[in-house]
Amino acid sequence: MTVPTALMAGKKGLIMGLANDKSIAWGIAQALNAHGAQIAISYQNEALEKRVKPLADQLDHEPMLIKCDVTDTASVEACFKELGEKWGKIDFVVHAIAFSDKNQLKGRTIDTTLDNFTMTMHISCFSFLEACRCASPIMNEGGSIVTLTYLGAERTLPNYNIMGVAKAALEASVRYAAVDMGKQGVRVNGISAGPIKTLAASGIGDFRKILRWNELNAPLGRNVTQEEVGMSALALLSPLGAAISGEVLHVDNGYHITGMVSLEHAHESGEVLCEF
Ligand code: NAD
Ligand code: 0WE
Repeated sequence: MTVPTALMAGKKGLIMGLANDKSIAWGIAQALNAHGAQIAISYQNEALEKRVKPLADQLDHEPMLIKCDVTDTASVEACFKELGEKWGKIDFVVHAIAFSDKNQLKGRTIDTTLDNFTMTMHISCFSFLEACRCASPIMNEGGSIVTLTYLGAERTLPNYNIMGVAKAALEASVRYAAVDMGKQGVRVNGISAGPIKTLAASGIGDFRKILRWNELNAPLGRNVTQEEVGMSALALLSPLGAAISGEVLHVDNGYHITGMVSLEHAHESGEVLCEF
């Protein structure tokens, strides 16, 4: 089989979760753009609109920009309504949204408040199911949906805390949504990305150490880039992923398969990552 050069020619879809040029969503937007996709971008609020506009201007097809705060069902419904009215049917949706109270991304997970549990699950998990529901009537057969997840869904990682619980629910949601949407020929998958320094990561103390740890222990010996996640998303969103649904694909340079730290690297020069 020959692989067409423009994998997304004639395809239209929505990217949710673009904040700035460091966003994973931007890596995905660029990969889809390079393959001829027509992209709509939703942004959370007016403050982000200013950051998103100059990025949107770099895309080949002028993108639709739609405000969408996922804590407000009416806002999500209005976003997909506008898409349907302007474009008719769409072929893909990218969900790259997560949020939890920064003060609870430390300390004990068992101390999570009900308010933060509810908010974290709403923004980081329910919003994905809601996007699937709203997309359902306007998705073409052969369409594809991708969300972003993290290893903290499967294993405990220090301080990821309630976000890990939300990502576990998100990954289960991928499987249930894949069954629902499979009936209309739409595929639903997750990408479990390795750590990347984005806005959502910049608020995390020790993120530099998390990056270094992954770099030293991943089989490929380096960290993942937005561009690399973009390429994998392109595969899942395009006909290259034709028979893949309900899957969570690790795009982490192989880190998730490891079972023991590399002793060779346990002591970094001048920086103790692990003491024996
Ligand atoms: P980012 O800060 O660039 O993106 C997070 C986005 O979530 C922002 O655009 C923000 O506006 C949006 N968002 C938050 N609350 C929202 C709301 N109420 N309504 C609408 N949008 C809202 O950071 P990122 O790292 O690119 O995150 C994208 C996704 O990738 C998240 O799901 C994150 O969990 C996931 N992820 C990140 C990493 C990493 O290390 N950066 C690794 C694996 C998975
Ligand atoms: O999913 C994420 C980011 C999650 C996140 C980050 C923030 C920081 C700022 C959710 N909500 C907030 N709220 C804020 O106010 N990642 C996979 C990146 C990440 O976040 C971590 C990590 C990693 C990796 C938090 C703790 C430990 C590791």
